[in-house]
Amino acid sequence: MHQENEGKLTPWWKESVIYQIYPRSFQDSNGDGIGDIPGIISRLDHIHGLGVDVIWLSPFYPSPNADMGYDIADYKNIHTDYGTMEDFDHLLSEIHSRGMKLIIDIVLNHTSETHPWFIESRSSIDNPYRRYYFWKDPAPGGGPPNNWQSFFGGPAWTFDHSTGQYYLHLFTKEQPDVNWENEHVRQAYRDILRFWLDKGVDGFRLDVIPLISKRLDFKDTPYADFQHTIQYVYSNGDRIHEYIKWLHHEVFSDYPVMTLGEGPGIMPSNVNLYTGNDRSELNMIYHLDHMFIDFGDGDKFDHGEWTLEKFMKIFDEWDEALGDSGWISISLDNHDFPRMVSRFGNDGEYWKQSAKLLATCILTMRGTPGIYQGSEIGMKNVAFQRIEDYRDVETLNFHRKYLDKGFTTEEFLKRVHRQGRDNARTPVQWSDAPNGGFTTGEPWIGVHPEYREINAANALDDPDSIYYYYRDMIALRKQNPVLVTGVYKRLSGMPDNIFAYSRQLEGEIWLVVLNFYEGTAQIVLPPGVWKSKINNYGPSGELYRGSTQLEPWQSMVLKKN
Ligand code: ISL
Ligand code: CA
Repeated sequence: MHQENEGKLTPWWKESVIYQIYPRSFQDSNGDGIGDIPGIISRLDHIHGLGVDVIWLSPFYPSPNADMGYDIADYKNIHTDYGTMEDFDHLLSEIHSRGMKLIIDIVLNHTSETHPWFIESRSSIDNPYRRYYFWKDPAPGGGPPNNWQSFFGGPAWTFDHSTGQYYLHLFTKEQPDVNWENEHVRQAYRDILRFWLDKGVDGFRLDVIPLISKRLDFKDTPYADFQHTIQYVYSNGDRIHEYIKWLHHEVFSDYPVMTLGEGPGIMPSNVNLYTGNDRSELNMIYHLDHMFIDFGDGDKFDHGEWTLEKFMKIFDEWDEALGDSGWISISLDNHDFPRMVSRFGNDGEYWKQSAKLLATCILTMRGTPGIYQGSEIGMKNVAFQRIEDYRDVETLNFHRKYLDKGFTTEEFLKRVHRQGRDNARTPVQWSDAPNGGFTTGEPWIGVHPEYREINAANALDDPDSIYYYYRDMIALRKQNPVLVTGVYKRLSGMPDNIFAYSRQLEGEIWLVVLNFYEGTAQIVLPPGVWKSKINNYGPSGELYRGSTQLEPWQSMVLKKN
């Protein structure tokens, strides 16, 4: 393991590649239709075979699943759907024995409404747990204390009849926000985090971490645009850095951990306050700018078009802001967003090529790459025809909202096909067996109808598969530190639809060229002779100079000879 040493050696968490598991949809082992921990254990070789270093496991704690586990009812236990603590310990040791690490997803901003703290809290105004959450009187004229809206539609406040007050929830009403002003809350979380680290987990993915410090005046948001409200009202509160530094001091600094914060509302202008190497806060965050790239002015289902120009600018801007000090993780999909090949690639004719191109993009960026389960076999968005087939609370809430606005279910479904989170939550397609080999029972959410063609078994049989491309691309990154820490610079003067950049380290110059388009393109390489190190259209090793033609969705990584 490398230690950070005045910027000379690269810390392991920068060199790592992360693979995210959403346990409910990964692999069922007992036929109840729900993915589980024994199922994960049975598939570890699939992940290890890619050359991945770190597994990020989405929530597996007891939960009523109002938000699929992001509503935690007991922080120190395992949901019976997923197995037992023994299963978890077994998983951890199987991951470690393969030389990989495990970071677990933890939600410190809210709990489930069924968590014992909240049950106590809502029971009476003078209960000692009242101050674990945010309770407010109705506004002077009645109604919620302010105009805040929840992430999933509707007010961020819910009225509790028995005590006559509202409680705050930035997500569903089943996810009350916890009050970090209360020292007992902080101590409780210290204890919870240490419990898992003492078991041997290697770090945390910290859900919505910049939201834990609230603006205590609870003023109305002045912004019509939800993204601005996140940035300037919900996120980056007055005490946020004090709290994260406290977590670092009380917990993280005592263990060799990876800390990956989810960063809604973190901007290039303040990212280094969270991840700068002189800050003692987090190793890295991931931002959502390119994930929100096609959200329209209304809500996320009111989508606009994304352009490559906008996409590239986001990468440039963040890289520049991070400079030599901060660090981020980079991915193009996760359990909250559409599948990357359907969103940023071409899931029709150029499915394979574009999936490989997107892999090239995330694995050649200056940041710790994140791969979401199934994307390594090119899983696509799904288009269920009935609203009953959807499970995500966000989709179901917005469905009601769109019906109220006068839309039909059919019209709304078109938007869900494009933007819904369940696109990423259909079961992993393992084989052409019924239900894609995910379960022998009835899956909790439908399997993608194309599972007979797109599945992990086919990928392993096909030497030209997306899976093997990921493996080769990861290996290339590992063998060449320039792809990890080398300076990133976008190449100017490229035709439209081409994203091209260089990476430079200690005299080595590399180029990455990505044709984000279903047509050919003519590019002019910078002076010199360039040797291809990987090419999604065939073997590498060829030499290029000057004017070069790129095929539809072609990507190449080139090294200056
Ligand atoms: O999913 C989103 C957009 O549709 C995001 O805005 C998402 O709500 C935001 O990134 C926060 O996500 C995290 O916290 C949520 C949970 O639902 C998500 O699954 C989780 O990744 C509340 O815990
Ligand atoms: Ca199961």
